[in-house]
Amino acid sequence: MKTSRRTLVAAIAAAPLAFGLSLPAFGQKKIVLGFSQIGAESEWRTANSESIKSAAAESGIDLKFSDAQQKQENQIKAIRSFIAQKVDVIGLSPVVESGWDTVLKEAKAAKIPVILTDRSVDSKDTSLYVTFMGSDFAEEGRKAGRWLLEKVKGTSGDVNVVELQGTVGSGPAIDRKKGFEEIIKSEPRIKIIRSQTGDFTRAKGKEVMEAFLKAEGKKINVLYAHNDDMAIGAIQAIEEAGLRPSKDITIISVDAVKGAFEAMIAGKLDVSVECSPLLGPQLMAATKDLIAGKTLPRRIVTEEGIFPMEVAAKEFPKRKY
Ligand code: GZL
Repeated sequence: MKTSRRTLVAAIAAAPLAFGLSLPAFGQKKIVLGFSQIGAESEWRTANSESIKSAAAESGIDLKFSDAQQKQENQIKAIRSFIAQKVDVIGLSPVVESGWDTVLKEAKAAKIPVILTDRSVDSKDTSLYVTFMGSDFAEEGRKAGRWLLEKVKGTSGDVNVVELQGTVGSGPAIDRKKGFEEIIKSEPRIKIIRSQTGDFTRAKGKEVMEAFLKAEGKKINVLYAHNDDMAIGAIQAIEEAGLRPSKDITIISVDAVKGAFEAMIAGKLDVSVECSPLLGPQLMAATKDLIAGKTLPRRIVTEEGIFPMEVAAKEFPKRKY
């Protein structure tokens, strides 16, 4: 049987849809999104990159993805490359809050809208980006603080905290510290006796916790880590020092990635405050809305929970990252 040319073209056009991929209307140009990602420093970041890549494929958006290995200068280079390629929209997860005005002004001059995801910038000129979608990091810090207040209620004695901060100058590190301190100041027994950056990585978290243990030893009652990867590194240091994570040192963390659930189920982590990396679908929807001429809200906040050790086993099978 002879297949007409028209039938053949229709079949080819329909094929991607059979795999759940959407194509622009026949003949319509694909939207091109340039995305500057921070790096691959943590489980959270890996899940975030996966969410963005899979959502772009499902949305039929042509994604140009750049990994900056946690260096701001590489992100700035990537943005300049996107401008030179004349992409339709630029997505940016800024490694630190400051130092973006010059390159964002170049994007504005090239009439390319910028969407901030995950972290924000401290630019005073808010016309330099269209929207910021991501978590409320200060609220995550407050949730961690409230959990600790509850934990120490009805006890007596010092509550000495060591803190593993995220990347210096990053939104999550600044605000998770601020939110935590805002809450714990109501209980004078809770004191942060050491605080240093572990740069959101397991290796650095372990290294800094080793130094904390050497300096403070059994004086440490609590570890507050700005992400699960540093907490997991610190757990290794605590065990190598002959101490028992959770029993000798209460451990509070943020992200609620798979590794955190595994540590809670093993009885080595007390609680993880959720920070969802699954921003891909929201980013693609916002990109399409922008191209369709719709106005985006200036701030899109991700709704999140908190997972104490007691619920980890029940919740783990439902987790998506
Ligand atoms: C938070 C994100 C942070 C995570 C870390 O939105 O920027 O960076 O908490 C990640 O795990 O490295």
